[in-house]
Amino acid sequence: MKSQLFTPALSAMSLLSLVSCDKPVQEEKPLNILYIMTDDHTAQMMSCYDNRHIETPNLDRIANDGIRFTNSFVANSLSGPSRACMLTGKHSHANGFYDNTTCVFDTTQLTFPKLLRSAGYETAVVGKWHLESLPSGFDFWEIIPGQGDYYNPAFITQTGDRILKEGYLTNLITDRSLQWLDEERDPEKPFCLLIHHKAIHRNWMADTTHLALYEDKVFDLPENFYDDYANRPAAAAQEMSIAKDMDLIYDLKMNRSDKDSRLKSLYQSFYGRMNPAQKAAWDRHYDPIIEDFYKQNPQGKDLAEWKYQRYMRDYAKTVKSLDENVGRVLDYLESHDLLDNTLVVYTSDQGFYMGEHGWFDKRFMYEESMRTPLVMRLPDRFKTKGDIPQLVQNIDYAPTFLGLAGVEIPEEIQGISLLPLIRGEKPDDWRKGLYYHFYEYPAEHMVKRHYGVRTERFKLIRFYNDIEHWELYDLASDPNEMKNLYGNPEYASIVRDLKNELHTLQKEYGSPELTQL
Ligand code: SGN
Ligand code: CA
Repeated sequence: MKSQLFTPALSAMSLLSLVSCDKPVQEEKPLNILYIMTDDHTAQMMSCYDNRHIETPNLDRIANDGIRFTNSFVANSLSGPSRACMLTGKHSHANGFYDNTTCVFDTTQLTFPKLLRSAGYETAVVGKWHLESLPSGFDFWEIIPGQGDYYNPAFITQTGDRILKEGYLTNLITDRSLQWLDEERDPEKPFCLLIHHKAIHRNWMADTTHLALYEDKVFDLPENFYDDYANRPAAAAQEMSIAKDMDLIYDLKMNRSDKDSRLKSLYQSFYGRMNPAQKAAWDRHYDPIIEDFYKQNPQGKDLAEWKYQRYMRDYAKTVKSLDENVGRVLDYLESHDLLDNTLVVYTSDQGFYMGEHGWFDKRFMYEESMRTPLVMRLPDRFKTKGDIPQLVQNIDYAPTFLGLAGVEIPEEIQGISLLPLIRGEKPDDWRKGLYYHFYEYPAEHMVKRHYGVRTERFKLIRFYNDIEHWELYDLASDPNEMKNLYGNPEYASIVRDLKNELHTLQKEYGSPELTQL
């Protein structure tokens, strides 16, 4: 399955030098890779996947001109781990980066940027990195420290300096990326540029220019907003509920001097970064909402639904500037004749809950957070368009990019190149199950450790550590994963098959855990 499509990246040039001048040879130029990864951007908030809530015309441009993966997933729904899976093409236990809180990325291991660079590509990353150690394998990098700041953020430069920039982070990351593309890269070489946004990460602080958007919109409540978590003790134990855990001041900006909350000081430190003009625009927008909120003083379900609406609005505004900035990048490629020769990828480090099960955040192997959006605009030589339904995972990106560049895919890579799908093929032997493993517990949001397998129709999950609990979902009849069927005798043979599949995947990936059969 690890097929190669093209001759190694730069061999086209050496080939050309062997042929005589009177016989022109149409050699294919090496392809560029432009990878845009956002943070916590979920498919429910991207109109090419789901048009219930908002419009994202620039992201839709990528999908409409290219392909949309309709079954795209991560291996471990958390930022650092997802980034490590993406860079190495390996599951967390194999790349060593299990969680955001205890791990440092081992930069001596193989990553696709390192391999592309040795093959003659110019490689660069701008924006969120979140792997504790500094980037390696890049000709150019400029990253934000940790989670970074939306307003007037710090960047760490390649010389090790910390510099402050004035402005809104999503714009600044795009500015720096375009500057590298336009002025700094070697135009003789193919490039691989990774643009990693902080947006739309918590606490969803929009650009002042977008604050007025969506204020009149009333978002539909998900049908399982008031989930009772029956027969799902790990789901009941989480701390990511909009009603219980979402902070009125930090998350929803209801800051007033006579009010307090658990995360008030964190909010104040973010607000404190703004310059006077930004603060004035911010206050002009939020002050009347704050006054009205404390006057109305909603309680119970009214409060939960008020919080949901505010959350949706702030998230949607933050997506808006992201969408516009993706548009700037597409326009740049188009006006510089680069679109035809560049693979443009848009994805996120994982999905997110927009009120489903009553939640925000991610982590669980349930659909909204195990999924991640994945759309691609293909170079001209590929004619494929539309939807790709096969099961794909973020460990597949590394072998895909290597395959696209004609670089040999090392044996240790666990993902599968998506090139056959990109070429429009329908391989019979495509994977039938995806392995997932979440480790960060005990930790913020208190999502218990779990692993499992997802097939086209079913999902089997084992929660472990301070709990021993299995769940089974039939995604065809219960897409919202409300009905745990584990233990139901009618599904005994399905559980047996799924445990076999899980065992096989764990063995294939060299996982230290092996499900008992
Ligand atoms: C921060 C957030 C969490 C979030 C993690 C991980 N808390 O700690 O809500 O789950 O990041 O997110 S906050 O109070 O600092 O906003 S991740 O996408 O980076 O993995
Ligand atoms: Ca994230």
